[in-house]
Amino acid sequence: VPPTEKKKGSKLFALKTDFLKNDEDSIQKGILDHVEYTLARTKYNFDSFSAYQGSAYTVRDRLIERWNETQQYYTEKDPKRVYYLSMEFLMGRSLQNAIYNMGLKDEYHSALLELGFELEDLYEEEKDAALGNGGLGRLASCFMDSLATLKYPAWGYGLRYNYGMFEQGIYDGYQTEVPDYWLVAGNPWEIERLDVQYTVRFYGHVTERKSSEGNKFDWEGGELVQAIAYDAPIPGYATTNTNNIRLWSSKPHKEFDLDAFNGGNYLSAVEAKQRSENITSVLYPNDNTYSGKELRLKQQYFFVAATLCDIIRRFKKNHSNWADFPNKVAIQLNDTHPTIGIVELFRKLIDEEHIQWDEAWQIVTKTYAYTNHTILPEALEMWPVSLIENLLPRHMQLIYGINHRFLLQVTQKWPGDIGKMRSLSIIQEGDEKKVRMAHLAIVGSHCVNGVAAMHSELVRNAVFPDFAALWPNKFQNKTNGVTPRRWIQQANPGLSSILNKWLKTDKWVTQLECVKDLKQHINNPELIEEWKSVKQFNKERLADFIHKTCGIQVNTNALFDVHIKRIHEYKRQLLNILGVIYRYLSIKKMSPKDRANVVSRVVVFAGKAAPGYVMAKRHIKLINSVAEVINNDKEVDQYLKVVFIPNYNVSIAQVIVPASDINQQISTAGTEASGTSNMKFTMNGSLIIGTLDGANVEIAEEVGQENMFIFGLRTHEIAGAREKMRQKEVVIDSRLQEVFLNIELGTFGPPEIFKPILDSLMYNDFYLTMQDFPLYLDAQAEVDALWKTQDAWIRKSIINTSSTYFFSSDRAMKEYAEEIWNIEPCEVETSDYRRY
Ligand code: 73E
Repeated sequence: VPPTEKKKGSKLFALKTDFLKNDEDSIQKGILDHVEYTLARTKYNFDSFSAYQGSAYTVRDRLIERWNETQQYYTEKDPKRVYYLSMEFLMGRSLQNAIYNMGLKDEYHSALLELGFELEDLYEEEKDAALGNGGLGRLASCFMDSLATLKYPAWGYGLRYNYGMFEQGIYDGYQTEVPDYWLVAGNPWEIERLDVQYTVRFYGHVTERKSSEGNKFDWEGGELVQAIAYDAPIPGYATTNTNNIRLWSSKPHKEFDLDAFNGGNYLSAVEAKQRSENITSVLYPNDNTYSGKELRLKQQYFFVAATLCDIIRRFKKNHSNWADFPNKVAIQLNDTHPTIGIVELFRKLIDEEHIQWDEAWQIVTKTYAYTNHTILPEALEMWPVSLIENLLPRHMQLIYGINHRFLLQVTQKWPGDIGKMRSLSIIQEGDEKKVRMAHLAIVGSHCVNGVAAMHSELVRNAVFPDFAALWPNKFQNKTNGVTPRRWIQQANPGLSSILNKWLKTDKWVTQLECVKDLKQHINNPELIEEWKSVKQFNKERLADFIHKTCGIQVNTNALFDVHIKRIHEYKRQLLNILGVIYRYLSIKKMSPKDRANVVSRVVVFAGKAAPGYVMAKRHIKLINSVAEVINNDKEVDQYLKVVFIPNYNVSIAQVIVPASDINQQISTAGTEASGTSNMKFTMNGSLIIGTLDGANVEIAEEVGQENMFIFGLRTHEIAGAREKMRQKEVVIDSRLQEVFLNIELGTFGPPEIFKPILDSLMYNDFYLTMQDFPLYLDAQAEVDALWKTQDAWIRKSIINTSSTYFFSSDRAMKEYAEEIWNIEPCEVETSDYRRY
């Protein structure tokens, strides 16, 4: 080595520990540099949005350092990694999260103050990243936060949609949808990786070639599309470990169809190219429903094809023996959406790596695990065979082969039982043959899990009992969780201070089991006073937000009753609004003396309906029409307000959840797989009024039913109740009849608008709203009664918060890591992560 080279190397080595500094001056200089050199604006005069951007870029710089260090460390140590494959990541905002997780809140706060900005105001400048519909997408993001915090070597993979979840407007009470082109102002949180690109094929044909080691299959022709990687660094809390979410964006492939060009069809050739960019254009806005569109299947395949190229490339850097693959790689399927990835890995092993069928299948099933999130029949994915045959001809051949061998196993277990074959088959026979993606996912995975204890029971015993009989050890439960960083520490600073003070530590941020110690102080009047005032502060913050967004003034001494989630018949926002109507009619009829005993309420709704879900949109209209009448009725002014907050998203949830006194989790028993907002509310000391459904059951076990308002039909009673309804044996509660009558008489606007809603109840009340109605009113009466004894209420609120350890996504991720993935933490060896 020539001396000059040596010298160069040593300088590089010295620079290796030369990280960005986190003192105020360094942060300020970073912000000003980015305003000037990244945004190309003058650093002597810039607005809040530029200040946000400049700050975001300085945070990004620090994230990149940690990201590089972490990934280099993982490469060196080569631990087994987990890849979380999800078509949705509902990330929300990133600035506050990154600053808190890196432990730089105070530094950024004072650095910005001297530049003339409040850090907290800058958070508001950021647009939410809404690449998801609801619970399933937000769960993926909470899991990513916990994986990084627990130092697990994990990557998320997903799609970089140009249009995220639509923006909801409310006009004349109706939902409108505006496309969410969230990247207009740029996205400081992503790193474009033009050096990471893969080619993905669609359509084409399969040719069989004779060869000495058996026949080979070549998938050729068709259309080629490029996948480009975009990375979002995910900082763990109080650690250098920084994981990654890699999102794929589709771009035209460079290969150009010369025939079309020479034929003088230049413009149409360009158009054909442009179409490939459509693949990652838009997030499908359906929660809990399957839409059998070809473009959606294209998204799914594009996603897994690029992802597997990437995973395999990384594996091959260190390994040449394919038998090691499942020892180094675990892949988790977030619902069936990425299930075609099972077939894609199998295809690569067989057609590209020339591994024998049985060995290849072993590798596949040891690698994959599948999480089921819903048992609603309308959400189960079943792609027509004809569609797959056309789009992915080789995959369809392999699915038939996989199914053939699987059915041999079925006949071994149940010889001659055609019924079992038919019900278990991956292919559903009929006029149109279909591929049951859930069956494919179960057959191709070593583990299948549900997302709450009750849901996992239903998955095992009600939905897939024959699979469970065939493979009893494959089925597990992994109750969902949410991250206390975002949902307590960031969303509720007042509560965080209380926890820090009374627990004498902030360890709860990563060890939520600490919060149980709060129970010792349950009767301490000082704690009760502090608890009240924090709730009051949060309610005032929400009241300001409501005033700003809806123009409605609400009384912050009222009970805040909150129902926020996707609008869906099974979630029964209808039950809530019918109850509100009853409450309104009751107040109207009361004497002034009786009114003095009425508990004032602010009923808050928020949530989006899928654009094509006509009934759900009608429910939104009903809620808004009822709100309009009630909010303009002077007589009930002090007692009742109804608010529909438009465009519900993660950042709005962060304002609503800490301000709620009760929250509604009132799905028909057996329909909500888990629910996750129930966990966020409980952490924030809001009491649940709810059915024994999903994770509510486990929350009741931890918190105690006496500290919640549980009502309604149980899961095992649902079938009987439906039968009763079909037999027309249901007697409609007289209070509900009065509500119906008022809707029909036009109290809330032209009755014909709401006729389809009432008809749906009268002719087929599938979600049993009418049978649960009286029980719901009773539960609401209990709420009112308890509210009148404020100290008793506050104690229950404290008990709720202090019983939430189990619902931390840290607990969930530990369970997945130990019981499904078999991975271990891999802590980056480094100096203090804050690096002064
Ligand atoms: O109960 C929730 C659950 O808490 C469930 O409805 C939701 O997943 C949450 C997280 O486990 C869910 N979303 C979907 N299926 N289940 C879904 C289905 C198709 C498209 C988009 C989302």
